[in-house]
Amino acid sequence: MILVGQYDSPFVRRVAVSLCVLGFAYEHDTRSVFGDFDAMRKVNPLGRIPSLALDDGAVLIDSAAILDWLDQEVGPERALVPPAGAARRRALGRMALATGAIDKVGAATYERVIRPSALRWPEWIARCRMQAEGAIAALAAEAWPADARIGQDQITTACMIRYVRMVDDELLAEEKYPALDALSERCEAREEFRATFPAEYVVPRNG
Ligand SMILES: N[C@@H](CCC(=O)N[C@@H](CS)C(=O)NCC(=O)O)C(=O)O
Repeated sequence: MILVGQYDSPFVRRVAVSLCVLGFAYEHDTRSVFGDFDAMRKVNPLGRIPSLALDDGAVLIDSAAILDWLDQEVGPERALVPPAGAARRRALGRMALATGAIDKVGAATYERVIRPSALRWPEWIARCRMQAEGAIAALAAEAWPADARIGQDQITTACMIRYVRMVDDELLAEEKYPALDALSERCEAREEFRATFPAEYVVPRNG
């Protein structure tokens, strides 16, 4: 299978980490969602990343759908999201906060970095950052026991933390949220995270 998208996207990275944790081999197609937009649209009509091209020719799009497929493939014992009950509800809630924070920080970043400076809307940027801050604070108030088996809530939250620290580190300054620092440190020390570490966020800049 082929994973399309670079690891500076936290959505791509959470899929890559999950593939590694679950023991799937994959090739990595690093074409850029901005620089190779036309080629990207041939893989995914939305022109977004990640996509996962399967060996039978099917192409899965959207990280949540890809992760759901991976969990189905490995079955409920090994799945990264608990199959039912309170544990599933809790994991999905945390994942919604983490992906929501990524969406909001991403929206603010596109506005700050990609949109021509004369067209930027500071109130919108402030609103998005405030929404992200709310989600991050809620995640920081959760319990993240060090001995818990790695699950999708931890993977997605750790990918969110690295992403926010690359693009808007004020939102997640070191030591502001010790529980998230500890989670990030534990996850980033793992082989699957080291293998997918994004050194920097790369987007075309305007004005
Ligand atoms: N809900 C989607 C979001 C994917 C997403 O936002 N990808 C970003 C990169 S982090 C992207 O493709 N951005 C380019 C664009 O939307 O034009 C998922 O989970 O896969």
